[in-house]
Amino acid sequence: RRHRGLVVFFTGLSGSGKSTIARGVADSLRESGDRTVTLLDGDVVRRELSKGLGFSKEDRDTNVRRIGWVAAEVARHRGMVLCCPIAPYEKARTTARAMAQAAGAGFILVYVSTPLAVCEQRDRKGLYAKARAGQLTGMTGVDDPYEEPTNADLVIDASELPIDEAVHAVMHHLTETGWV
Ligand code: GGZ
Repeated sequence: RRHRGLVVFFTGLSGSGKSTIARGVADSLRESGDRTVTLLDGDVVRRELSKGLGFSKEDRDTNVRRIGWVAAEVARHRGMVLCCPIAPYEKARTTARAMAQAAGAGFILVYVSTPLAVCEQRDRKGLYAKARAGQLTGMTGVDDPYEEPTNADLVIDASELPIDEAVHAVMHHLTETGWV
């Protein structure tokens, strides 16, 4: 098991803390192990891999499928991959899981369940304010769907845990399940 690749897939609303937690987990994995760690960060993916895609259901599904495919290919070669798209649709998440498993890798779904009200209060990019003002349509959680996972391996509400404890919770899960 130790020698199989692994995809850790974080899903949750914009501003839920997915990227921050994933970055912390990546640092922690790099410190503690001898495995390569690849972080497919949301911003970078949208710039480099999914440039030109928007936020329609079709484009989001394409984006998530690309991420899932790249993650599976890296994991096929025994890498550990962390990715953190919103991934609002259950079916696209299931496809990402299936691609990882078809590549002989493990797949762990982490639902970062920080409530919309908290994400909206933080609003680091001002997107929620724009959506409420009608200057942005199709904002996840406001006027676009987020299908809550019912099959998450781990659920973390970042409004209830400081970041280091959220990172620790993921690391603890990876230790318990024998991945690190
Ligand atoms: C949701 C949007 C939108 C809309 C722009 N809905 O907080 P952020 O800024 O950095 O994270 C969000 C990011 C979402 O891209 P993903 O690739 O993760 O989404 S998906 O998995 O659905 O493909 C947000 C910004 O892009 N953003 N417009 N309408 N988030």
